[in-house]
Amino acid sequence: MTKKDNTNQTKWWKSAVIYQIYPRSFADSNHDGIGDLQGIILKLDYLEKLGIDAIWLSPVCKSPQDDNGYDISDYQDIDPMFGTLTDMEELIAEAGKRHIRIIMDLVLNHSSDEHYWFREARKSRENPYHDYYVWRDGAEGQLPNDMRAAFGGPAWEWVPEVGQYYFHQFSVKQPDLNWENPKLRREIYDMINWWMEKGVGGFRLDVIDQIAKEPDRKITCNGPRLHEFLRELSRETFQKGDLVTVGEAWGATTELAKLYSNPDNSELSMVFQFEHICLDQIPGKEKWDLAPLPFRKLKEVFGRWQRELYGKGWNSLFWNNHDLPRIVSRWGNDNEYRVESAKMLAILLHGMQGTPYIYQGEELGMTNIRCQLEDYRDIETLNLYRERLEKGYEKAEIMDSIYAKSRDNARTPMQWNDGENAGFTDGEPWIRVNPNYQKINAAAQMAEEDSIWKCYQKLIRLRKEYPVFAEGEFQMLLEEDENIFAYTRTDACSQLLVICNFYGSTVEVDLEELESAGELLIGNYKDRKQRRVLGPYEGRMYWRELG
Ligand code: TEU
Ligand code: CA
Repeated sequence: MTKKDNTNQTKWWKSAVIYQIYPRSFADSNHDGIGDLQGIILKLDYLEKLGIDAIWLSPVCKSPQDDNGYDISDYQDIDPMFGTLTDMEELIAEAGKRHIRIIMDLVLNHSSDEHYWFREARKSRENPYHDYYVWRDGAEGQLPNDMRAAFGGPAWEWVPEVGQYYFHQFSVKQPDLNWENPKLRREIYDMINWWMEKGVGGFRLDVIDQIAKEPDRKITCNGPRLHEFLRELSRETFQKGDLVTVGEAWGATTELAKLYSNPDNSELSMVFQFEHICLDQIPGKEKWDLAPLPFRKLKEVFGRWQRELYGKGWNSLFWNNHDLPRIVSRWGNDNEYRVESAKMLAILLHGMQGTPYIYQGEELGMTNIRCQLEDYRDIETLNLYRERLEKGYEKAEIMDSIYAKSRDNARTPMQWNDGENAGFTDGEPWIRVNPNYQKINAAAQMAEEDSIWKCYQKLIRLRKEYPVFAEGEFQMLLEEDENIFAYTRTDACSQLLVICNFYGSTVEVDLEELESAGELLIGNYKDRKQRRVLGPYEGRMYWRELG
């Protein structure tokens, strides 16, 4: 492989679309109410029809499931709930036949407390695995400092056997790994290489910007050694293959993203950044502290990321994942304009530069749920409820935050058809099925001419047919407009124009470019006669050749 081939200039993932599967909620093959690998294999034809290039699988490794698999107790085995290593190999092979690659979720910031390393580490300070984790001396009841864990409570947990506290940024069952230790890093690289030999097509790296923590200085995100660690990780593993790698980086700025996704391929292919995701909360507070979406700020954020990474890095494009509420309920309208707004949001995102990610059910316009507290399963949601109740919040107020932001909004079972349990399982589903499955399901939308599913299918196809999607330069239009999100993408010989009404009233557009916009590639309204009028949540994408 020459040096040039190893840079990401012409990588496959620049014109790819990636589909995220949350395995426990996707398809159950063995009647236990939990999705599994054989269930995914049964749905590969569905994914091939949709046209996606790769599947990002949320964690399927062995895990006590304290945080639905983001607490791994064996990185080189599959959790029996999901199947076996043989099932995983079969999935990679069957997906491969359909030109679909499998991207695994690497959770490298922490392991489960039931991992062999941690079971050893907690035995004594002299144990060879002790230093695989982050420990601080102390006395019981006297925490090393006041740092808090993401799922509530202190970030420190006392272990009497060693007379020390271990550090955990997430639950107590997710002790943080000590990346300062070269032996730990070596074990991680060996594990990754082992998966690469099995033929996986890439990795998503969970909270990767938190690995270089320095708890004494209260640094969790973007620690001083982060990019050093990433370059070593990449050199020892990913660079040996033609992989796609995407890091989850809540703390990413455009400047940092240019380091992560530098076209010299020294770190990762791209990162998930969350600047747009954090806009509808009170600044400086938590996601539960709801605020209306500042629309012009949303445009400013997207515009800046598009502009600054052009030629210098690579964007990921997403509205949804397993941690986020459903976009159609969040920033669209999941009522009378559900179909229009879901398509508009898809058109808006898929026209930009970067690799789009579709989260299972997004292609159907699946919506948030509102249910009793008893029906929620997520550790973050349940802890939040308890914590806020103790702090004196009203129950109704807490529930409103949960309806809007609970991670379980994304985790209800995939809606396959209008049969029992939406066709997800013929057992008892581990989490409630959204009652709207009779109306919103894959079978219906695949049969219908103008469904949301068809819109996603077409967007995926367009990205492959027109090189301007991958390479065109982004230019924001109508920056000050309070309703319209419009932009162009331009390469040497063609131009895309995307114009979307983000809200529910009809608007008139004063945009010269519309007159010469060319052919309508895709839109969410039929028979539009007046180019300059956009209906509620109307979205259009035009294409023209440049003379
Ligand atoms: O998420 C990182 C993370 O910071 C989230 O917990 C986030 O804070 C929250 O969902 C939004 O408030 C990753 C995984 O995507 C998530 O599912 C895991 O729970 C977490 O890491 C720990 O591994
Ligand atoms: Ca199952």
